[in-house]
Amino acid sequence: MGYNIAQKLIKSHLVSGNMIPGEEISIRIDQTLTQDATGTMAYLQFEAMGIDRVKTELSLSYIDHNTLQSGFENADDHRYIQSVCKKHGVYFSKPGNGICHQVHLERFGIPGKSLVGSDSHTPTGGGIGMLAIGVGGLDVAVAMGGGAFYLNMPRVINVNLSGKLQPMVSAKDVILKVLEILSVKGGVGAIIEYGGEGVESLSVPERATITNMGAELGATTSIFPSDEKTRQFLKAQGREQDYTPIAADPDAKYDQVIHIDLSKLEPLAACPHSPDNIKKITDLKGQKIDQVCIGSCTNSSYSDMMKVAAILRGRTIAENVSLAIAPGSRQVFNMLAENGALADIVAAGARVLECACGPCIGMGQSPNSNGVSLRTFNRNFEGRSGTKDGQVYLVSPETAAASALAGVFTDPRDCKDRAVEVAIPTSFKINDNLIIPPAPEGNQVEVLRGPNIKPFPINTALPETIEKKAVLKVGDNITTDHIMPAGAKILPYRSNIPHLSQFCFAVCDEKFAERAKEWNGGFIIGGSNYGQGSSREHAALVPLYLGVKAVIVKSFARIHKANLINSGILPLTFENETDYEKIDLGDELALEGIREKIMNGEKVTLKNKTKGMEIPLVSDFSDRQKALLAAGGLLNYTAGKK
Ligand code: MIC
Ligand code: SF4
Repeated sequence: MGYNIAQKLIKSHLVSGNMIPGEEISIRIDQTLTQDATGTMAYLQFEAMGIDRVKTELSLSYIDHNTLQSGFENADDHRYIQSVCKKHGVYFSKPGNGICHQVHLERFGIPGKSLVGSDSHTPTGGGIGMLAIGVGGLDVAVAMGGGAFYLNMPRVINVNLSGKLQPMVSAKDVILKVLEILSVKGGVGAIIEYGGEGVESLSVPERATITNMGAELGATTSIFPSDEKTRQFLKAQGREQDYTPIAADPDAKYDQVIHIDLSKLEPLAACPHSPDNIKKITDLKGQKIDQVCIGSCTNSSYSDMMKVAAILRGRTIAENVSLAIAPGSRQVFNMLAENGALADIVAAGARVLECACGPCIGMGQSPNSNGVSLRTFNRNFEGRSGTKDGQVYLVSPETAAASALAGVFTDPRDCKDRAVEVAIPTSFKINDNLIIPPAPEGNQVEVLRGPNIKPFPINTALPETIEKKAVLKVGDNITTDHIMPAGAKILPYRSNIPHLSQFCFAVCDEKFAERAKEWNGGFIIGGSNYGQGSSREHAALVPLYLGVKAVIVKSFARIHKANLINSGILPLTFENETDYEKIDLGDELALEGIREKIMNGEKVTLKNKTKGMEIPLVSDFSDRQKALLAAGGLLNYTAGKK
């Protein structure tokens, strides 16, 4: 039987388990990446593991999220990360060098290799045929130490592309279409594999836009074949030697097939406040807008920026619009500066930002009250922009630029005369002088720690019985941005869990942190797709710090569930989803004999003592996960094994 690409790459990295969808497997990891907002924690955890040097083929640390530096905190964290990387064998990409996913794609990604990154958009690497997976920081720390990465064998969904995109219709519109079809939970437990004759019309950066936003489907990862386009891209990056062709076998099987005719697609937008709330631009046309932001790891490539520059050239943005543009990497920035496109962008009235995440994670450029903001980013969760009632629409660079000029939602096909085909340059501008190599011998290097770095919480072993109140009840599709918000005011405290804790769930319930402290922790009750979005393990570590013992929901998003297990918090689901109604805030709940039941794989029942009811729960853990939970998390488990 033939294999699809996902199966081939998993097979070539398989360490344990059978490749049967849903069963736990583990894979060898060739490369790791971290960014600064999750990196401090990942390196603190790596240090706690007591390993001298990383054991991967390549480990990289990027500074791209916390670049605002409105106090000493970020700069101190950067300095800590730089020194800890130098000591332990990790390459360090300095602030200003670009967004991790864009830089990794340009300079380090290799077809066929496995990559884990402490950022949910790590699957951007799938654009060059990598098996690239977003995970929690602790899983990256383990991979840096040479440990395998554990996951449930995903099912594989094939997106079969035919035709070719029309001018002014973009790769972003492809992934928005997939989101419309599958929704933000349609990819959970799956790898999305792109194929079909339409693939060859898409460049590597276009493919990377599509795999990047597979994170919004909840998918384990997304992947494209590695073909002639991949070879050309790598050659232009001076890395032709990294090229290997990768294709699915002709008789490969898939668990589901979706057909998309690229030539029939039209410009789309994801409307507030979910990436799957899709409308056609023609249905929004003419509505007034306030802000446009172009950039982020989804749409900040050289070709994206060149298309934007061609639309803006010789014109001025509308009076009512503020336009911010952040190229994704210093390579892109430099090339735009050299070929004059940057001058066109500036002359049109854009506010040019450094190449970093910036507005995407609420680090500046928050829109005005109730402001309509068109962004080429990947997430539009409520409040993420920093303005609680901000109305964020996710669109293509073409739609963004055309709308910035008109001041209203504009179909970019109305300015077809401005459409340009941007070919991948025969050679990109290569300058890796902001990538600092590790010291050949780490023992001489001193690790520099600032006062913002506080110890991270560690759980205790799972007790026999847990009796606590329902300390929070939330609905469906709760994101990690709800659980542990980011943004300019909060993000600098990613290495300071006690300080962060006061903001936990503040978007949903301002009193949560206070109540959790007063009630000595408790259980969180939630709906379906709980924990979707980012990989931030702070969404588990902060609840752990606040005494949360179990999270009981209708269903979980993959990375968050793994992060809960890694920190020893029980992730349980309702056997009957309607039982969600049987618990109210403040109810006294009990999980009796829970340790034994988890270890023996027995049925778990939740007692609602306030209502006198018994609620059956599902606890489907692998033997390894049971051991982690019993030990009170991955670090305790690893320490216990020494
Ligand atoms: C995001 O886009 O939400 C982030 C910020 O990049 C996160 C990581 C983090 O919270 O630090 C992600 O996507 O994993
Ligand atoms: Fe940065 Fe936004 Fe990409 Fe997250 S989604 S890595 S915040 S640019």
